[in-house]
Amino acid sequence: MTRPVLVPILGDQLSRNLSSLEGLTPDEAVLLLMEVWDEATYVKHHKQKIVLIFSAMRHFAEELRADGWQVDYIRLDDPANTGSFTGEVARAVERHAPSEIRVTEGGEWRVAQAMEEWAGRFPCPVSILPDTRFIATHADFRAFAEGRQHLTMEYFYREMRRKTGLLMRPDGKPEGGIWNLDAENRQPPKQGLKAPPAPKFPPDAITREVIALVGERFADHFGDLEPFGWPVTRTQALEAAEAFFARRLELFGPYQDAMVAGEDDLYHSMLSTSINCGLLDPLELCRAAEAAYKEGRAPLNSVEGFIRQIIGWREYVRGFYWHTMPGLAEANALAATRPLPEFFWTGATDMACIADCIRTTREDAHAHHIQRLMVLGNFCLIAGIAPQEVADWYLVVYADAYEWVELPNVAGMILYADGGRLATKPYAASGNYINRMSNYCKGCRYKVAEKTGPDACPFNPLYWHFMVANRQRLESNHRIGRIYATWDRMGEAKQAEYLESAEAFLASLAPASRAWSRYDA
Ligand code: FAD
Ligand code: DLZ
Ligand code: SF4
Repeated sequence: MTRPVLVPILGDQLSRNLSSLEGLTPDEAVLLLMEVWDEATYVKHHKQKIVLIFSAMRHFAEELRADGWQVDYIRLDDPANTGSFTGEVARAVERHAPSEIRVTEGGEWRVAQAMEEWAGRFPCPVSILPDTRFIATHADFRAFAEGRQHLTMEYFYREMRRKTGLLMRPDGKPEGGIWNLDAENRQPPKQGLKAPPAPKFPPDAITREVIALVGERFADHFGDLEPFGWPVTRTQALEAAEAFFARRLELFGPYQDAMVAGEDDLYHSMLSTSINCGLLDPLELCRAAEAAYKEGRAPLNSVEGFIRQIIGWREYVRGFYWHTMPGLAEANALAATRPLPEFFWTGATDMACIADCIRTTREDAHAHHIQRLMVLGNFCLIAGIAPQEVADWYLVVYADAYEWVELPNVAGMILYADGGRLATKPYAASGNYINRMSNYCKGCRYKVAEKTGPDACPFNPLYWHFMVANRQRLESNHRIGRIYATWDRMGEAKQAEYLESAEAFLASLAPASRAWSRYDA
């Protein structure tokens, strides 16, 4: 081989459709995959997330080799491993003397910054290419955002529908005559609601070896290591997608917001881990969902809802991330400073809803959207938890978490820390919402119908405590401001009861030990 092109492939780029591979043939390139300590520990990721990434990387490397590619694979326990992407690219440059380094842009700000420095550091040209697995380019999002104060997802989503043609009629109108069927997708769970199970993939020899490595090297990280059942190859991920389309898509829409104790994923797809690390292509999933609608296998509200999550929310938060970084990581518009309570790590709380969401998070490195948003997120919002602590927690605990998708959801969607650029109002809710959309309250030691006092559902006084603390900022918001009339009518004695109950509850919270923090050595 003449001097090869060196193609670093990161752990969330496990796809043959990478821009960095386009036009290359196996005889021209060396593909570099690196297990590095820095990536595995910049936050103390859930053990299953590390297993997922390392195992998927090792399987992908095997598949590439079988197709004739020259793969340079650096294992975590390689004694010469420098522990960082830049250090490993430097060693690979020495080994292969490449004519060029060609890489698809990093998904996270931190990694993209490091890549920018490669050009001045290595004795060959460095090409950083756009990540074409996303539908919207950075320029598309900039054009959308220009001149807008509120970056409302809905308008961005319509642009993505037009760009992809998904669920569009030939006359340029949306299928069914309506863009967004969310109003049909809010059914509470009916008694005994149970979804068909999602496939689990028993660990093969490669995954078992990684499980042993993670058990040994990352024992102090959060979460259960086993049982591990995430898809780690494209074949498995496609099987998981097929199963979703066949068994769950039909009722995905109606029960999208429902929660049932012990029923961890209901009708959700469980595909985010595979999409985000590259095993599945977002557009192929949307086309498969659209086909299910056209062939009469799933109703429009479910299919539109699924497609909206992907070409709407997923694309939107990625654009939002790059548009607002690095400021977004520091944003704290509501000046929230309370430390994250210890029970976020242990699950030891009497709040049945929170305990169940943290249990599934610990067991599976997953919780579904409404658990992340309306239980855990809502709690963090109305308890005034510091955004950076919340963001670290979400980045640690979910197997699908990468900063580009986690941070806009945390700082923008749940905490309003961005001052309302992403969401038009904070998603603050009392226990009523959780009671309507779940069966959690029936099994809780707190009483959702009680508004104040030691037995009252903590969400009830916390809701008013939050609203009162942020009155100046929120009163002029036309979507939420009118609620202050209710507060003002309540009378001083009731108001004092609410505030005292909230304060007493907040005072009882033990802060998390620093052992989990990203800033801990
Ligand atoms: P489904 O409900 O089946 O949805 C289908 C797909 O739509 C998902 O796989 C995902 O790719 C996409 N999607 C849905 N909602 C969102 C959203 N709000 N933002 C981006 N994509 C979305 N998702 C992540 O992939 N990584 C994260 O780190 C992450 N952090 C979150 C943090 C908070 C505070 C909140 C409220 C949401 C977060 N989400 C995140 C979004 C969402 O909760 C997960 O994508 C979803 O739960 C994954 O499960 P699923 O594949 O079964 O999703
Ligand atoms: C999440 C993760 C982990 C735990 N480990 C690695 C790794 O060792 N090597 C790697 O290439 N990628 C890893 N990743 C995913 C990266 O963090 C991700 O590719 C970057 O954050 C860019 O989004
Ligand atoms: Fe959660 Fe309150 Fe219901 Fe208990 S009563 S499950 S704390 S919403």
